[in-house]
Amino acid sequence: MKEKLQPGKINGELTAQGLRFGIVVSRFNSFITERLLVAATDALERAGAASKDVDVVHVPGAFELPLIAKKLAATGKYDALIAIGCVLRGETTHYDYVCSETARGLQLAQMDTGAPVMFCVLTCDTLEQAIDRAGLKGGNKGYEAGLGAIEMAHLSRKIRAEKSKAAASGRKRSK
Ligand code: INI
Repeated sequence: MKEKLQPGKINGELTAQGLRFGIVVSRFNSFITERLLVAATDALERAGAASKDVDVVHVPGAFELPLIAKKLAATGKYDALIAIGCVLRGETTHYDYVCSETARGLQLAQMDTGAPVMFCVLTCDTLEQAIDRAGLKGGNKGYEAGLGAIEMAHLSRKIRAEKSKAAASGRKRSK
């Protein structure tokens, strides 16, 4: 009988010891973003991250998150970044521009630099929805982002190591 396929697995562990993180936080709606920040750092701390390995940078609003996330990622100092913001719908279309450009910019930041950037930006119709996601009914998205950052940091390191191994064995083969 044909053997069942058993693919090799690359897992991202949930220990943060020795990993470096950058957190960018928007001051706009700080009542929410500071709660997300506390939960994100709590997740990193509980997983073993050291204070010296976590930097926090504040920016004016969500729209400014991508530029600073990209600049931090480009330093090469961090294994993963977390971008924290909260955009609340108002009476005009401003909300739509801020949401779409923030999401697009953060995706570009990680794709351009190769450093994982967690999207911890709440986009809510009401303050109540945001509060629910910053420590009440909906849990805390900051904590989830912290765990996600740890997993992505490990995955990135492992895949980088696989790439180096593959390059080394390729060099040997061609000799
Ligand atoms: N920034 C936010 O982070 N959340 C919001 O809800 C928000 N609203 O609604 O206007 C917001 N606007 C500011 C924006 O992010 C920029 O800081 C500003 O436009 C200057 O570039």
